[in-house]
Amino acid sequence: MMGMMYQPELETLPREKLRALQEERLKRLVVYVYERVPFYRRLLDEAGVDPKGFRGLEDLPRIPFTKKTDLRDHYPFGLFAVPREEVARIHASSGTTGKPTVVGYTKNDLKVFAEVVARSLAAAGARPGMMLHNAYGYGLFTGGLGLHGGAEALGMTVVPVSGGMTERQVMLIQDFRPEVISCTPSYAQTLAEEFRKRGVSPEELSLEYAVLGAEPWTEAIRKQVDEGLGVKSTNIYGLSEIIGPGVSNECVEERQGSHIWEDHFLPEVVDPDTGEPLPEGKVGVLVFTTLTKEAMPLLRYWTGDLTFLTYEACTCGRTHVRMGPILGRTDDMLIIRGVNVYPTQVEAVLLAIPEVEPYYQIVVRREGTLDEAELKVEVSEPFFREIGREVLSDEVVEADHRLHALRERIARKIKDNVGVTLKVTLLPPGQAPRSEGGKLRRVLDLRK
Ligand code: ADP
Ligand code: K
Ligand code: ZN
Repeated sequence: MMGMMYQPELETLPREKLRALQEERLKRLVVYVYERVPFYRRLLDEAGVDPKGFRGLEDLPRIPFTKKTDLRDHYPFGLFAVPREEVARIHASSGTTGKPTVVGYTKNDLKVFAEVVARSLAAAGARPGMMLHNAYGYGLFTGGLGLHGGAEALGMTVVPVSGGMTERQVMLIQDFRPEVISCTPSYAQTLAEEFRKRGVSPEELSLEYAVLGAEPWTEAIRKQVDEGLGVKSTNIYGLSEIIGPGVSNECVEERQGSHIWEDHFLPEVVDPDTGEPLPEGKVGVLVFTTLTKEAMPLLRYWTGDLTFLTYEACTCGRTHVRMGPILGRTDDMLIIRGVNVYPTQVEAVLLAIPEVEPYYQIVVRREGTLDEAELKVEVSEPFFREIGREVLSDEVVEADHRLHALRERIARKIKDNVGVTLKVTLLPPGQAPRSEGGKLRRVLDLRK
C-alpha cells in the first residue's frame, strides 16, 4: 500500500527531471553566492571556477568543500547572503570551540524547512489531524522548532513539550493520546522504560509512529522502542548548517534508508582522505550543497557524517535517493543525548577556571538507555595544596565545601556553555591521562 505524501509530484519526480531541476538550481546558486558572499567569491576565484561558465553537476567536484571551521571563521553572520534585516530566524548548534555555529533563515527558507519536515513526518506515517508529541528541545537547537513548523504545515495538532521532565511527558502522553512522537532515540527508550515501570503496556498507549533522530542509533534500539511504545519508528536526519532535521527521513513502508529531499539538498559521498566522490553504496563522508537556501546557502558542506547512498527504486514510490544510517564521524564530535559536544568546547570552559588545569578526560557510557558522561579533570597544584588532602574521593569532595563548590561550578559552566550535563570528577594534579607520544585519547566513548 502506498502511504500519503506531502508533496507527491516532487517526491516522485522521475530521476531525469529531478536531475534537470538540480542542474538548473545549482547553476543559479553558484552565481548567487559568488555575487553575495565574499567568502565564496574568493573560494571560487581561487579554485578557478567561473560562475558564468559553470556547467552544473559535472563541474561540482571542482568546487572545494566548505567546513565547520569556515562557519567559525565567519562567526556570527559572515556567511549570510542576505542583509540581516531579511533574516527571519537564527538557530545555532555546537561549534568546535566555545562559539556556536550560527545559521540563518529567510521567510522562504523557513517555508522550505516546514515543507521538508512535513514530507518527513508524512513519510514516517503521520497524517493531517494526528497529534504530535514533540519532545525535541526548543530553543537555538533546530530540533524543537523544526519539527514544530513541519507538523503545523502538515496539519497536525502539535504539543510543544520540549525535552526533559519525564514524569510530565508520561502523563501528557496518557492524557492527550497523541498518535506520533518525535524525540531522540535514547529519549524514546527512556520513555518506553518509564511506561514499563508503571505497568502501562504498549497496547494501552495511543502512539503509532515515532520520528527519531539527532544522534546515531541502531536496529537494536529500533526494536526496543517499537516494542516498548507500540510504534513504528523511522529515522529523521539533518543538521543545522543545511537546514535542521528533515534533510532526510525513512519511509515507514520500507524503513531501509532515509530519503534525502534532493530537490533542496544535493548529496554526495566522498572519500574521507582524498575528497574524491565515491560511487553508490560506498561508505564515505556525506557532503551537501543547499540548492534553494537564501539566507545561508552552502556549497559542498562537509558534514563529517559517514554513510552511503543508494539510488535503488523504493517501493514507497518516492524517487529521492536514500542514505544509510550514520556509521560514524570523521571528527571528534560527540553526541550526548542528541547534543553535539566537542572536547575543545569543554576545554575552553576549563581554561577559564583557575582552580583546574586543562588536563581532562571525557568518558561516555550508556547507563540503561541514557548516555552518561563523566568529566575527569585535574585541580591545580596551588589549589590542591590549599585544600591539603591526599585524595579527592567522592566522600572527600562531599565533605569539603570548597571542593564541592568547585565541582558544582564546573558542572554549571559546562551546562551553560556546552548545553550538556556532565558528572564532574576532580583528580589530584598529574592524574589525568597524558599523551605518551601518540594522540592523546581525551575522549573514551564506551557506548559501542
Ligand atoms: P540536529 O538538530 O539535527 O541534531 P545539529 O546541527 O545539532 O542538528 O547536529 C547535526 C549532527 O547530528 C549531524 O551532523 C549528525 O552527526 C547528528 N545527527 C542528526 N540526525 C542524526 C541521525 N538521524 N542519525 C545519526 N546522527 C544524526
Ligand atoms: K545533534
Ligand atoms: Zn521509500
